[in-house]
Amino acid sequence: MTVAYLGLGANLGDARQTLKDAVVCLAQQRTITVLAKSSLYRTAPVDAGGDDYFNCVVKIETSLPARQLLRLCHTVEEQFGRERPYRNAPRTLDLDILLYGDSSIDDADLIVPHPRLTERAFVLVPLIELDVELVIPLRGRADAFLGTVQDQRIEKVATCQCPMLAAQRATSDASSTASNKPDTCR
Ligand code: A4P
Ligand code: MG
Repeated sequence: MTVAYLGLGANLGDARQTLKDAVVCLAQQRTITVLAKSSLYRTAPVDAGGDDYFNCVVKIETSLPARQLLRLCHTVEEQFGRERPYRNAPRTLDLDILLYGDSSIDDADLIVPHPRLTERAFVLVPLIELDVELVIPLRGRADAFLGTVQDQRIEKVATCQCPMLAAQRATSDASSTASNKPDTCR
């Protein structure tokens, strides 16, 4: 069994709902156990156009070798209607392997750790939410790179509309606290 981290992103269709459904889809795979899920984040497109993205990261345990995990990611993307008209095109669902154990892979169709992992707030912030002391193979602690992505807009969004959370948000809005205040309910 290997612990891996998958990055999920979407900015086409009902992206927010798609990410929730995709996490359920991953959890239903026989070969995957979802150990933890980050909050959902709304993020500005990086090196890309289109609408804001929704992004999150899941920590999984899997019996699949890395290449088969990539194949499964592509299958799930296809189930959610992924199309690739051009590089970084808006997408219904993107699933990237961010980390696969402490493996370092550099093949034509699979690079792990994901090559742009440390340049993207939409990956770093949810990763560090899941493991504040995370170490990226060959690159060191993930939080050391946060300073380099601080200009990229990212905001945590509530994934739940329950009355308790709505009341909490109303209170925190009234006292104008920081927008990234953690939600207690997901
Ligand atoms: N590939 C190689 N390594 C991996 C890996 N570790 N995980 C290959 C997944 N795939 C990997 O992937 C292109 C090729 O990368 C595949 O053939 C696969 O074999 P793709 O899914 O078609 O496209 P992609 O994921 O968009 O490509 P890439 O190069 O990973 O793009 P990035 O760098 O991840 O950028 N802005 C915001 N706010 N949120 C986003 O989610 N995403 C991108 C995509 C740009 N800007 C964004 C977001
Ligand atoms: Mg991808």
